[in-house]
Amino acid sequence: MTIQRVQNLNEEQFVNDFLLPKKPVIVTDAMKGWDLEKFQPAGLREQFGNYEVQIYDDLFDLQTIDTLEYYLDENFGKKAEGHDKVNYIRWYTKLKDVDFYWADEVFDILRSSWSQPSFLPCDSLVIPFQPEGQKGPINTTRYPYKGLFISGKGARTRLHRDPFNSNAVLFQFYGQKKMCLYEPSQETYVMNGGEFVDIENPDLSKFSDFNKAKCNYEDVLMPGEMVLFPGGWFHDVRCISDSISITWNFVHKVGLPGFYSFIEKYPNDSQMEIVRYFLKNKISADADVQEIISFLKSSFPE
Ligand SMILES: O=C(O)CCC(=O)C(=O)O
Ligand SMILES: [Fe+2]
Repeated sequence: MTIQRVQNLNEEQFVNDFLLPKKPVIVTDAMKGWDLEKFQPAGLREQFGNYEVQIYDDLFDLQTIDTLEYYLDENFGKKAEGHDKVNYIRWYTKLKDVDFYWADEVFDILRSSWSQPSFLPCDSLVIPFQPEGQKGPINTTRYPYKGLFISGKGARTRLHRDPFNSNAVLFQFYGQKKMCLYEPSQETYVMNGGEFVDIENPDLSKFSDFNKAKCNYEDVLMPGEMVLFPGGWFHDVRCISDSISITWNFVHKVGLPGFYSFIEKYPNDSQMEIVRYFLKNKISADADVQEIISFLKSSFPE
């Protein structure tokens, strides 16, 4: 099945019809008025070609650090078909207290080239926690953390679900991405002990029930479109051409019950580091899950 495509959405419809029921959606007019040129390969190369970037494999393992220019020369404009092992730039704004090649400066420079679509909630985001005085449209603030995704044809993000039951939105500037989505209840078919099946090459000795799994939605994200991957949904994304996108993750207050149960179930998940980072100054650095929950319950009473 393909994903429902909508336009002229308002925030209430977005929250009630998609976020709350966890229903994937593609919004075809989400990038109206954005300066798309700035996000084309030539535009990015001109402005940021000499910046160092993190280059990953098809899950989230860091392979190397090199310049954006180097990556584009190696991976863009290649004709090869079935070009299987194409690495991927996932360039995030700061989400942990470590020195890294974060994208904050890049997003600062690009902030006037795009804007927050009016249907996307801004004040009611829980994670990243938005301190008073630092709330604002997503293109102008550090909240939520954002990623600029740059990938040559054939690059892939293998099946995964996003951290701590967060929702993700993905905006496509350039190229096309083929997406397969599996609903959260298929966890037992597509996961085994924290590992995700490779849907294109499943190891049936590890994922013995994978033949019961069913891709609920399959679609291609086109330039100018945004997709919502609701929290808990598994998604696999294959770049069927060279591609440039931005993405960010958030927990909205309607997703708090799901967030609480997820972090109670996986208190030692490595991604809890991001939650703690974005609650810094509100909770102690080593706060346990119960402290996180009680802080959020007092900030967002039911
Ligand atoms: O675009 C991709 O390669 C993956 C996107 C994704 O997983 C996300 O936005 O959560
Ligand atoms: Fe994701």
